[in-house]
Amino acid sequence: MIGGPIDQWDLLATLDTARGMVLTLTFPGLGTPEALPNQDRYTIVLSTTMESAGPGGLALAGDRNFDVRGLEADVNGDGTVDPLDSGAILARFGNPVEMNVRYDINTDGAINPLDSGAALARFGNSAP
Ligand SMILES: [Ca+2]
Ligand SMILES: [Ca+2]
Repeated sequence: MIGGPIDQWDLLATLDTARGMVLTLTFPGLGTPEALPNQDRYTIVLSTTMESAGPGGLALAGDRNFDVRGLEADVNGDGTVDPLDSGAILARFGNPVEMNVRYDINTDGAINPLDSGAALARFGNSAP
């Protein structure tokens, strides 16, 4: 997987217009969990043939490349798992997951010491 394109059959794109043109990408072809492998960076390239919504939609202009980093427990998004991440998780213990989903590292529906422990176990992991 690292260093190569994702096969088109591994990707599922879903457009949710009820939520304001939200495009969700999932990867059912990658196995379980349906997620991009950890500790890597991915570039999503939108086609030049995409158009804006509405009558007479305009061709998509500007930067069409989006970088996405896959790094479990990197809650502050700086590319490294370190004490800053576990501290951010600690500061949210007991907070509702719905508004803080990135801090629920083990995805059990609660933000608690298990999540800071999961971050601790990943200290030193990084992604480009
Ligand atoms: Ca981090
Ligand atoms: Ca949790």
